[in-house]
Amino acid sequence: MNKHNKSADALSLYLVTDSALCADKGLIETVLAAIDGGVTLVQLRDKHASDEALYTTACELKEAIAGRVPLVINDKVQIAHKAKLDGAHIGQGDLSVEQARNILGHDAWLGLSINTLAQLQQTHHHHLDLLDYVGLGPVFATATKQDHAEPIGLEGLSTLSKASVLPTVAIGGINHANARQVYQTGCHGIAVVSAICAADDPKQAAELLIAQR
Ligand code: TZP
Ligand code: MG
Repeated sequence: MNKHNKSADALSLYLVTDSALCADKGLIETVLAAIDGGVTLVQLRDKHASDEALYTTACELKEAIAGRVPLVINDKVQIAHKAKLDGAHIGQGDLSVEQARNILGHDAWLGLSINTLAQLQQTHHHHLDLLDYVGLGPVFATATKQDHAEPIGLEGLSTLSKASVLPTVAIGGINHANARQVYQTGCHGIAVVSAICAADDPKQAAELLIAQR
């Protein structure tokens, strides 16, 4: 086990970063303020940065967070390993769960995005013991992710959350106005990008979101 013990409590308020949305406040400043406000896990996500730039950002973020919460990275499992991050999150179109787990080792966090019951059943069947959680969504349509899959809505989220054997994190279009309803579906946590990264006050935004739990 790593120092965070991979408790599902770490999924309660899951921040996914977007460097463009936090540009004026600064990525590191935004993340640290959000942790002060109650964020329990951080995922570094940048679809545009080179691997070299992403590695540098990952190292800086790791040093700044200093173990207060787990830091994982989106897609780039090799960078998670090289920068000694706490884990990675992958999607259906990325490298396989087996490959990712082999690179990361047993102690790291590994999460997988799920959009349908069929995907969840496949995951239960093949990868149950290799994953720490599943990301369910998008719950609502969102401008943050281009070409996202069909939103599952609160009802779809509720179905998937109840069916999941693995801890669950809801994602997509979640904000302070709908977070309570999202938590009430029974998911372990909520993941947000714009509700924190685009907020004027990321600490207050995180406080408001975790208060809906
Ligand atoms: N995966 C599914 S929706 C999404 C990702 C990364 C973006 C969520 O962004 P926001 O701003 O919280 O709606
Ligand atoms: Mg991906």
